[in-house]
Amino acid sequence: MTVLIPVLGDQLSPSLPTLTEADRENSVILMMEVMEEASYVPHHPKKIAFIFSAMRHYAEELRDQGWMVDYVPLDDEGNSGNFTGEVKRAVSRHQATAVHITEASEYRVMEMIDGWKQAFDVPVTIHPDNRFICDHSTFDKWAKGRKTFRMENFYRDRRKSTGLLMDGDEPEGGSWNYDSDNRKPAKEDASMPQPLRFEPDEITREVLTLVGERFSDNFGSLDDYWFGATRADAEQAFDAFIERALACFGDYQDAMLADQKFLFHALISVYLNVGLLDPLAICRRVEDEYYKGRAPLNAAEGFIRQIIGWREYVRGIYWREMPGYEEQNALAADRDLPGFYWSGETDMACMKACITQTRDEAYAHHIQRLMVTGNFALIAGIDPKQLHIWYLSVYADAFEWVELPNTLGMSQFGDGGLLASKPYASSGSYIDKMSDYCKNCSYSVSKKEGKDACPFNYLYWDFVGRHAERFRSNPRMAMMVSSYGKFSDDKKAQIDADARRFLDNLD
Ligand code: FAD
Ligand code: DLZ
Ligand code: SF4
Repeated sequence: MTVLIPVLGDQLSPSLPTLTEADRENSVILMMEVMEEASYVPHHPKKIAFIFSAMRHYAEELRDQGWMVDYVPLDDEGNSGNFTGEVKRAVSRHQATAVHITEASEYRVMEMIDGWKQAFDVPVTIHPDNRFICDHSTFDKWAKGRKTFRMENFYRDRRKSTGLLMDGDEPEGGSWNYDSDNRKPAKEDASMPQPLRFEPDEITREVLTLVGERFSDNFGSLDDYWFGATRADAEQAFDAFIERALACFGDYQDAMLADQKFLFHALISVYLNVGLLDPLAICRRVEDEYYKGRAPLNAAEGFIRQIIGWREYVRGIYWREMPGYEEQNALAADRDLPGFYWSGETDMACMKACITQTRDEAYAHHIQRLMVTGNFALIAGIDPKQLHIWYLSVYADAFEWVELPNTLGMSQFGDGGLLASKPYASSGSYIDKMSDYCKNCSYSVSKKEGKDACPFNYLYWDFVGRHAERFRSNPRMAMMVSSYGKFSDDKKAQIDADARRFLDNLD
């Protein structure tokens, strides 16, 4: 009797139920590099390299622990190119009598796995993924009966259920959320932390060669690769964040600087999303830093909120709304994604900085994604599905369960406000306040109209005007709609003319 245990590229955790419940003597772990996964969107080469390298290292670790691992590399002769084909081949190769797999994180792959029950002659058991703090039924119970969801309510429940930063039944420090303390602009400073860089070992070098040969046409550079590949690397990267950046994480969470791509961010989403870090364990560690007086409350609470709040919340919404969530387009935005998202060739200094950084690092922090590239797409009326494909492709941490609700829901208001209470639209003044991009831009952020004016300024008002009816009754937008309503006809015509001129010449 042999049980086949497929482990997918984002399931690289020792706590997987399929492993903890397995009989090691009679199990074969199957790991597969397959072209379908590597090409369902044009992934950034650094993302593919990171996943393949982490998978290959994980397979080595399992072998060292005595597991029998069958690893199918991308260039294996006979590789069928997809999960179903590889599991089928492996069932036959090992004469497996059963397949046990942990549920996939994405709907697309889960549908595929559901089909295995019919496709194979052996029983297929799907185990729940226990690596999240809120399981599907807990989220559904929370969501039941609510017309719109709000992260803050969900987050408070998670604080109570985990006990993180709780003082009995009350939140530590008296408030649940210290976000209002977390909006400071940053100043360039030589002592700013830099990411912990991991020199590629032999396994990673082999992967870099493979990816360089096979995916060189994809957007993104493979140069200067610095991601870690193992659990130990991920823990070291997290330690570095705790030591160098956590104390300032809160204060500068929304800041952007042209010459500092990483600021005080944790740079851990890549590791968390493939299972090399455990979300609850890292939150406990951050809580401990607060109690030991080594991190202020706004930093510790801000970090914990991102993990047990936002990360779990978007996962819950993804699974509740799929399938079909990716088709939602409440604002009927239908403009094609401009070509400069794939080249960085634009005169808008903020967009150029965020896109070229994305090309080079497969990383941009939250405010760059939300308030620069996302904000631009929102106010320019870009088709959210095309934007979703872009975000899913270009970031090393992008998996649909976390990327889609962030892009379509939070950033583009494509779900009509199910996830977010307001559209994250802003004029150039927000970007100017939170960054130094505008200093070196060929547009003037202080100008509101005309060819030299910052496009975010007139596109913002064009957006408010276009959607005035929808947002008039939104408490967080009503003031802006009312301001737009008071503009003279001449001013409105100027906004319209500037927006049309700019949008008609986007590429
Ligand atoms: P930090 O800023 O240091 O935050 C710490 C951790 O909190 C992150 O590692 C992440 O795990 C979690 N986190 C923070 N914000 C969010 C959020 N909104 N949703 C979920 N988790 C969050 N995150 C992804 O992991 N994958 C994605 O594909 C992704 N796509 C995004 C697309 C858009 C349009 C936007 C606006 C945000 C997206 N995010 C995504 C959320 C966020 O931008 C990244 O998690 C973060 O930038 C990762 O960098 P970091 O590890 O340095 O994060
Ligand atoms: C993202 C990705 C890529 C690029 N390649 C693979 C792969 O070859 N093999 C694999 O097991 N996983 C890969 N992944 C991650 C999967 O797409 C991810 O595990 C599923 O999307 C989960 O639903
Ligand atoms: Fe971006 Fe406008 Fe500032 Fe230029 S002026 S960097 S386009 S916000």
